[in-house]
Amino acid sequence: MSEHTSGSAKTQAMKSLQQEYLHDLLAARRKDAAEKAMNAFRSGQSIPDIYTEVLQESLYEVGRLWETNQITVADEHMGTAITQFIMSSLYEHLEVSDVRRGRVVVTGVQGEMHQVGANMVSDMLEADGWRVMFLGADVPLESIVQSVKKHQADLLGISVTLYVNLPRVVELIAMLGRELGPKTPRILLGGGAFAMTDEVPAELKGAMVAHNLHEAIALARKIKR
Ligand code: B12
Repeated sequence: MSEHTSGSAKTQAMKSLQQEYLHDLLAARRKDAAEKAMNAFRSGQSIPDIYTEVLQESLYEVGRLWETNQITVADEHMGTAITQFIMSSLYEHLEVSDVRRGRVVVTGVQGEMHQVGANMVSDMLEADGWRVMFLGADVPLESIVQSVKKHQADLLGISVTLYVNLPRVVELIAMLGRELGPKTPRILLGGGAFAMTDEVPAELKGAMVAHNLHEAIALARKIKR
């Protein structure tokens, strides 16, 4: 089999897996969904590929079904809960690099409830050698500043799904500037709010924006400590 053929066979296999996995998710078959994800891992698929091509794609589809009233909010909550359960199982198998890259706080600002993407990025940064403090979502701005100070973070990753939360990110960065001055960590932004655009408010121009897990790792590696 040529490299090209085996690449597209892999893509096709992951697409089929994603469809079957999504069926399990919507049918509340948590064990079956978990087994599919674990089998993919055992047969050589990487955790970032399973995260994005299977888990993330399925949640995006859950979002589309929910938006068009084909499933209920309860179905969506269940899909998210099953996803988070499966991520914890995969996390146990995460191989962590020996390289010491620095300290990163990853969070969602107050008002932002979406936390699965930030969780995925946290896991991948940890695997890449970062000491990760993942705060979850909906964290008050003052607490994020305290956490950055306490952990002497070199990098702050902020997950934003809803555009309406961007002003809070601007406020957070202003607070950090007042509290930490030149010791303010580099800022790495990501999440649904940046999926279609690189446009960020003028106040966020110095921040880096990642559109996927690979970009997140590459940009984080670039910062000077
Ligand atoms: C699950 C979900 C929820 C759950 C979240 C629970 C939880 N614990 O996370 C709950 C029920 C709380 C929720 C609520 C709402 N939601 Co919602 N939700 C979703 C859903 C279905 C999945 C989100 C998800 O986990 N995606 C999978 C992750 C892995 O993808 P991701 O976030 O894009 O992350 C990747 C990248 O973006 C990036 N990334 C993400 N974060 C970061 C951070 C850094 C630092 C970096 C570098 C990279 C990075 O890397 C990740 C991995 O590749 C989406 C559908 C969708 N398209 O995403 C809707 C969706 C995001 N929600 C939506 C809406 C409208 C809402 C509500 C307003 C609904 C309502 N009327 O109440 C509320 C708002 C709540 C709030 N204030 O935040 C819309 C948003 C539309 C928009 N653009 O504004 C969507 C797109 C659904 C839709 N199609 O309409 N939601």
